[in-house]
Amino acid sequence: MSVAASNQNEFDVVIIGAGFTGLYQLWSLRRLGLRVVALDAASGVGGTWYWNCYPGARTDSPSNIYQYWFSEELLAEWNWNERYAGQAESERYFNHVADRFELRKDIRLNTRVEKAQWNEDTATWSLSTDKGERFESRFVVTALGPLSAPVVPPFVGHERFRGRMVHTARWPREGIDLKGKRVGVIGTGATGIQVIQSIAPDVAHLTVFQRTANYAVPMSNPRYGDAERAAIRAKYPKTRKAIWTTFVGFDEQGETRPYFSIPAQERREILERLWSDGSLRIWVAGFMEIFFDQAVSDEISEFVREKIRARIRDPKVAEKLVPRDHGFGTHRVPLENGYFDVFNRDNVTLVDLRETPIQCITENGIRTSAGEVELDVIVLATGFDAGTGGLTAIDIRGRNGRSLREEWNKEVRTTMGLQIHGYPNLFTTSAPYAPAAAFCNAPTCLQHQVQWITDCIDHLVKNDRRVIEPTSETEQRWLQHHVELADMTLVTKTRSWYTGANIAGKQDRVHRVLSYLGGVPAYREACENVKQRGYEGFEVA
Ligand code: NA7
Repeated sequence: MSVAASNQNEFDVVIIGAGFTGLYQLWSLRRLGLRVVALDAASGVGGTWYWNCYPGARTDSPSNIYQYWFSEELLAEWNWNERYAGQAESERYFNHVADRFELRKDIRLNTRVEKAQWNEDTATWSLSTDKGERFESRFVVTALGPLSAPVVPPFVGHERFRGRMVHTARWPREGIDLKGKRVGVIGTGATGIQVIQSIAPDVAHLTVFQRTANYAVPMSNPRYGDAERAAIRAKYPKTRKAIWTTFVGFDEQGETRPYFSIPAQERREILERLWSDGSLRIWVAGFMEIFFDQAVSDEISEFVREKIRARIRDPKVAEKLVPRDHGFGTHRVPLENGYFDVFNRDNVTLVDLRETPIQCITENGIRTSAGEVELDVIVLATGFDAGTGGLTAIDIRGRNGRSLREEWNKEVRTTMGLQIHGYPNLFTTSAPYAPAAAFCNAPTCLQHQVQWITDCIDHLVKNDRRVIEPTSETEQRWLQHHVELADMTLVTKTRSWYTGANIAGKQDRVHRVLSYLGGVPAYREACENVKQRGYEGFEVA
C-alpha cells in the first residue's frame, strides 16, 4: 500500500536513472503498490545504451546474459540478433521493456536531478531538478550506472581547436559524418578499441593516440537465427542458475584445477580453446589465479601478447601495442573485432604517448612532443569517473546537511555499495565496494542489487518502519573486508578506472579498488545474511 500523499510530486520512491537498473527497479517497486517515479536526464530510456551511440558501440557480455530475468514472457518474446548486441539493438530492447511493462507513465525524461536533501523532521528526501521541479520522497534509489560521468581531460588549448571534438559518451544522436576526414582518437580502452576498428575503413586518415596498450580478445559475433535462439532459450534455466553462482556473474565457471598442476602442453591447449571461443571466457571463466598469482598472470599475459604480435605486420608497431605494465585481466579486458589489424592499414598511424606525450590541442589538431598532427575531428575515448562520478554530480545532502560530494572528495565509503552511513533511505546501485561497480557482468549484479533494495523497502513498509541506515561500524567492517580481499589481488597494483587511477587524486580516496573482489556468490551471501538477520548492522527506525 502506498505511503505517499497524493500530491503530484510526492512519491514513496524516486529512482534516479532509467537505464538497465532504473527500469527494473521501477517495475519491481511498482509491484509493491508504491508510488514510484524514475527521473532521467536523457531524452530516451536505456542509460548507457542511450548515451553511448558512438560508431561500433556494443556489449562485451553476450546477449543471453546481458538481459533481464524477471519476466518469462520477455525472455520468450525478445529475439536477440547477435551474440553481442550492438548499441542500437540494446536501446531497442530497453524501449521494448519500457513499453511492454507500461513503465513510461512513471518515467520523466529530460529531467536531471541536481540536488537531493534529507529532511530530518519529515524523514523524507527533497529532490530538485534542472527544470526547477521539486520532488519529495521517502526513499531514493540511484540507478546511475557505473560509467555515466564522462571524463574530458583538461588538455591545454582545447578551446582553440577549430574542428570538432567529441567524447564518445556524448556522441550526437544524429551521428557525425567521418568520411574523408582526418580523425584522431585519444584512448584505447574498450570504447576506443570499438571506435577505432569501426571508423578506420571510412576516414581519410586515423591517428590513434595511445597512452597505455591494452590486451583485447577477438570477438566471435555470429548472427542468431531461430535455431540458435531456440538452443539458447533451452539453456535459460541453466544460465539463470549459473550467473548467480559464478565468480563474476557470467554463465561459465572457470577451471578449478590449480594452474601449474596442469602440464604445460595441456595448459596451452586450454588457453587456445578459451581464446578461440571469441568471448571473455579466457578472462572470467579461465583461471582465477590470474588475479592473484604473479606467475600465472605472467604466463597467460605472454600467451595473449603472442596473439597480439601475430596480428601486426610492423614489429615496431606491434611492440607498442603489446601491454607490459599490467597483467592480462587486471584492467577491464575488451573484445575486439579487427582492432589490431587496423594498424596494418596505410591510413592509420599509432602515436605512443609514452614516447611523445600530448603537449596541447592547437587550432588545427593535437601537438605532441614529436610535432603537430592536423585533424578535422578529435574523438575523446577517455573514459569515465567510474562508480562515483554519477553520484557526486548530484549535490546529495544527508543528515545535518553533510555533503556526499565533499565526503567522497576525502574518502569514498559505502556499505556493500548499497547504502552510505549518514544518508538514510538512500539506496545506491553500481556504487563502490560491490561487484556491480566493475568486476561483474553488470546486469547480473545490478539485478541482484535491485532485488535486495526492493526486499528492503518492502520490509520497511510492511513493518511500518520509516528509516534505514547502516551504522558506521557496519560500514567500517565492510570496508575492512573489502580491503583485505582487494589486497590479495593483482588488480590493486594497476592503474585504471578499476582503482580510480584515471582521475587525478581519486586513487587516494578509494579503498584500493572500486569493485568488491570477493565474487558474486560471496557478495550475495553477505547481502542475504543482512536481510535474513533483520537488517543486522543497519539502524531501522
Ligand atoms: P577507459 O577504459 O577508462 O579508457 C580510457 C582511455 O583513455 C585509456 O586508454 C586512457 O589511457 C585514455 N586516456 C584517458 N585520459 C587520457 C589523457 N589525458 N591522455 C591520453 N589518454 C588518456 O574508458 P573506456 O570508455 O574505454 O571504457 C570504460 C568502460 O566502458 C570499459 O571498461 C567497459 O566496461 C565499458 P590510460 O589507460 O589511462 O593510460
